Amino acid sequence: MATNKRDAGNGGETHQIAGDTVERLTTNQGIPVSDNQNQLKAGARGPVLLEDFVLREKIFHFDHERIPERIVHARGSAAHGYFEAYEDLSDITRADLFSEKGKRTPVFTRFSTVAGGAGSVDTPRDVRGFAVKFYTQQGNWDLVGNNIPVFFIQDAIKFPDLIHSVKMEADKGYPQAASAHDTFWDFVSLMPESTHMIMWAMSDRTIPRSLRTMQGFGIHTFRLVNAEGKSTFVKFHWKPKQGMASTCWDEAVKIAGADPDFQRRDLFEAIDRGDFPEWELGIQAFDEAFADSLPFDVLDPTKIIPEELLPVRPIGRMVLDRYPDNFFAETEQVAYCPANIVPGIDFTNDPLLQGRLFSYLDTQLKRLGSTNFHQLPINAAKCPVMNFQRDGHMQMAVPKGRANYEPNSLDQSDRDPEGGGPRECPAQGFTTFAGRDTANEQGDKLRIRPESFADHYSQARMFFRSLAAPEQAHLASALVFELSKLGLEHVRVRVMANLVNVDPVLAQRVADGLAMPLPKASPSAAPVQDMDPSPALRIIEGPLDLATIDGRAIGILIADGTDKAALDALTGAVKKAGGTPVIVAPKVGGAKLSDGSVQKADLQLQGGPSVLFDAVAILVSEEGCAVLLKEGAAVQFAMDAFGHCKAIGHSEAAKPLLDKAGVEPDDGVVPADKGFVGAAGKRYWDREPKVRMLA
Ligand code: HDE
Repeated sequence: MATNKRDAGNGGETHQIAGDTVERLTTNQGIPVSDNQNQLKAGARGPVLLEDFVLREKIFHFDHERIPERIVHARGSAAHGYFEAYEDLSDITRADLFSEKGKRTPVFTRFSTVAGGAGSVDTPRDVRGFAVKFYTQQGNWDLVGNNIPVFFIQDAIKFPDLIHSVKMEADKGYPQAASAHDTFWDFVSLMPESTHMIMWAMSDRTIPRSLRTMQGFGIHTFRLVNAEGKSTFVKFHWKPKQGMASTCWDEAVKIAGADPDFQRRDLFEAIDRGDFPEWELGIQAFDEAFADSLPFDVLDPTKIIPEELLPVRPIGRMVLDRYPDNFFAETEQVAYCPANIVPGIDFTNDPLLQGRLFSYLDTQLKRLGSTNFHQLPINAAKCPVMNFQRDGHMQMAVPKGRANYEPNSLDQSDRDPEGGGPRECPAQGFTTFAGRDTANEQGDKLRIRPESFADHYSQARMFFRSLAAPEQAHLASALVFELSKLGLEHVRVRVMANLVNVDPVLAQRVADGLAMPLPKASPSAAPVQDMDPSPALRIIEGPLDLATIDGRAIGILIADGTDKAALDALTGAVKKAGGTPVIVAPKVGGAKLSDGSVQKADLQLQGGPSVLFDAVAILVSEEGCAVLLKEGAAVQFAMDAFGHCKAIGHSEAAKPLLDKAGVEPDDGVVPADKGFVGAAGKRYWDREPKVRMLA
């Protein structure tokens, strides 16, 4: 690893000389720098001299610090960790990382938004990338997925169109990181295959509370291949041990202002306090006969296999336990590529996957500037890399010997210390699965979609009907919000015509929310089926709705006069349940408690709104409450917590503040010392119709 001691590539010298107490500052050539404060001038008030190589080198390097950001997924946060296999899977794959129970493989995982630039906020309504690099002993395997199991398009050729439409509009240069504009909805409404993904994109999945509370998916159907060459189809799933949790839209919008780095900070802080986020990796494994029995095509990336039809089998866990040392060197320079695959795993003919196999290598050359980007520490395999590729920009390795071609007959007697170099290994090497994905894989060269990809609505309908009632209301309201931002009336109408195919009730709710007549259904290429709902698709009341404060942040608002014993009891109880108490007070220096002691605040009230927490408690005395009644931020603190359906614990004396904030009694509004910790693990969605109009 390169360090600031410049010990990489220069023989381990650290430029520390005997007797020095600090390391010496040097130029990039290793020349000690005598003065880092003043540039070289001809006289104290004279001109700056061009010969000041220390100045010129420093500015030259600075001028070139930025590299092109990713065209998609530019905004991301990442962490190191490991994958641990639950069992030996050699019956279905020869992949080394699944070869024995308990085997650990290092990983680097990057989460991202899709549409915004690198400096955009963490909480737009957007799909999240979920990319994992496994540094296996057989080379790097990149599982480059999303937090949603389907995609907008079926063919890679439509990807540039999709991304152009969702990014800021070409003429105006806005909106940043938002799909609520004409060009996106124009495009997707003309692409009925995107309808299923639109349902997911408008659901609570695209406004996750934390990166730690999201699922991940490989999306495409892949293959596992065992030592005998037998192939099994698989879909990959990541399930968060932390459970799933999302925000509501009003909350996500306010978080964007309160803390644009909300999710990056959350990931850092969780790892920093030793609360390492964990996901279980699972597979849906199936054979050709099962694939043929389904009413859709497993090569179509706009379709899922419901878990009720084919359960997810857990095969290991991923723990993220180390935040990167350097954001640029690691998170920015990591280069994922779906084509990075190891023996025992293989692709299918999914046309979107096949297009991706080209794109990522190509984009890394543009972004990182050299074909040698694989040598960067974050991208380098942790097993030997040996071949005859040579040279290129930024070659960091120093290959020895004459053998840079193969076959060769060089050996040690030929005065070549390295011999003839590495040789191919037919037995252990990667071999492509020789079979076919479908019976009619070969045919005429045609630009065509198969008939089996034609049903764009049945699974969209299934998704909507599988959600819990509050989630359905959020989805319908998200559509109303997005469509109300459009300037083009005909696009709105076309989206609704597609929605009629999904579910006439949903379409009517959206039409009512927009105060528009419901158009006739758009033509559908295939009859729309009523599939059984899949409760596993729910967040609310779903299998990963954990009702816990473990790993969650509880904001505790205090002021002068707060009861010391009550505060200690509450913070103790929150910690005991695995939560993090965060003290918020009008002044960051703290508040004077009932016993005269001063309690420091973690956040000042203006900078600590309740949107930053999973649940809140307002622990104030009569004196403190009287002060807070005159502070808009305190009233907003309670109002937003209530409006975002969070549990509110309170002292008796806090009631006037709750009244002023419009907080009405319900199961989630409880005395701080009576059951608050138990109540704080969930949201009170029943409350929502009291606080906002939902579609
Ligand atoms: Fe990507 N995608 N993508 N994508 N994608 C990139 O590669 C692309 C697709 C995904 O944290 C780019 O290194 C094409 C599906 C993630 O660094 C680029 C198509 C899925 C990340 C690219 C797709 C993804 C990317 C931009 C259609 C979910 C971020 C920068 C065929 C399974 C990885 C880069 C990270 C990044 C191309 C579709 C996920 C341009 C052409 C489907 C998580 O190569």
